[in-house]
Amino acid sequence: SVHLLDVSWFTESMQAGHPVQILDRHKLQQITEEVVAFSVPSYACQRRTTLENHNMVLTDALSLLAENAELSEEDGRGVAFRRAAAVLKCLPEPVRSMAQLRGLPCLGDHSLRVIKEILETGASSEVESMRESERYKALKVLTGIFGVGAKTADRWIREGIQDLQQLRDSEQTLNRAQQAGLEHYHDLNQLVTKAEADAISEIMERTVISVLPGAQMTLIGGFRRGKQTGHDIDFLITHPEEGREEGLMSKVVSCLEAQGFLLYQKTTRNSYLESSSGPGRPSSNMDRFERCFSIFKLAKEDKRGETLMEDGAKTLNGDPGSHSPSSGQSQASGDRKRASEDGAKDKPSKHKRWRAVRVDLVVSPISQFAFALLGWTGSKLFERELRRWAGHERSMSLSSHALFDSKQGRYLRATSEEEIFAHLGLEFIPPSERNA
Ligand code: DCT
Ligand code: MG
Repeated sequence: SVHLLDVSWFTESMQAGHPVQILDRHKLQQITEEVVAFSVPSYACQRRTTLENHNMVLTDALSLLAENAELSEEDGRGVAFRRAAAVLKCLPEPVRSMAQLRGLPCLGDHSLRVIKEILETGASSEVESMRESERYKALKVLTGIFGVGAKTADRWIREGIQDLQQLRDSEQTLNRAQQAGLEHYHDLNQLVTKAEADAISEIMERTVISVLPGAQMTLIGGFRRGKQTGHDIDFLITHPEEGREEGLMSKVVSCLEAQGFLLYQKTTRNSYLESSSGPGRPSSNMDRFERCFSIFKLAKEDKRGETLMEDGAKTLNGDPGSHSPSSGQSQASGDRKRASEDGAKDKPSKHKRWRAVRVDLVVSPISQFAFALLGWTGSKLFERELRRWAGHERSMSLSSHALFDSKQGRYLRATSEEEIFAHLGLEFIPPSERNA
């Protein structure tokens, strides 16, 4: 008699056509229940994905493959791995056997191979060797500098630069963002906590209301989805009266600068215009808002809960120390300087009473607010899938500004996220379930 304890042995034997003699009816029932295949809809925006992930080992491995593909500018492969990881993220329990995955969408051969190896051995040799590869490590370190993307990192690596010290020792010219990124490297690579997000929210809220009473500010990005940490903090600002938000960004930024809160900022202007023929194909979905990328100087709290900032945070012209706030000019060549001039300022210091935090601000007119809110809440994959659903399944074009119905040849208005999901023919998914 064979005692059945091992589910994968059972399913593999079945798949291989080996005769399996079942002697224990109760056990059989348990086993057949356990190998019941999962079933999920194919677009991430049709699924509820909370932060509770029962397949972290698998999704971490696939996310790493996705990241490596993105860093190598193979975006198609990157998306494929992101989609595979997202499918596993929404499963109600840990995957125990390959048989359970049959019929699931978005799992290509490569992803299945990786999953199988992890289920069998506990790890993926491909992922482990990639994690240890010099190229991956160098890409990670260099793109960890704010303002440095995959292209720049790749160019530097080809020129023999693998780490920060080699970058500083080199003759590379850095733009203003990269200079700030190098200077605050350590801080910007520490995760931002919810408590820090709340502290900055308070400062932002006060500032926004002081420059425009009645203006409204919303925490967006990962923190709106309920995450407890993030790589930055994202805010969306609007005013209930259309048009009152015009010029708001520069006032908010000046006010923050006057209080010494900004270590760096770069503002881009809103260039969005509707046309009767519908939205043209934008070069990017992200660049048409009045938007500010900034590095915020957040005072650390001491043990008594008092706010500490050793220098300059309350002076009118900002921090007089080494971290001069930027003046908001564009990245002109005059802003460029050598990497070596930045020295080693990113080193963590016990005595430093503040930390640098990446903060993104977006200003939207109230007529576009629901689209902006939906578009900036994420996750990135959820957004991508919403746009794919709109285009492929509904012949609509969704952006962070508007929804255009190509069949009807008109824009569909919405004042809430719920209305946009309804226009798209999708069940409403709340932010906390958009963690695909
Ligand atoms: N976004 C997007 N497509 C991009 C970049 C961003 O749709 N290429 C949207 C979705 C999330 C939001 O903007 C904010 O972006 P991030 O801050 O990069 O993402 P996040 O989910 O907030 O992640 P983190 O918690 O790490 O900041
Ligand atoms: Mg974010």
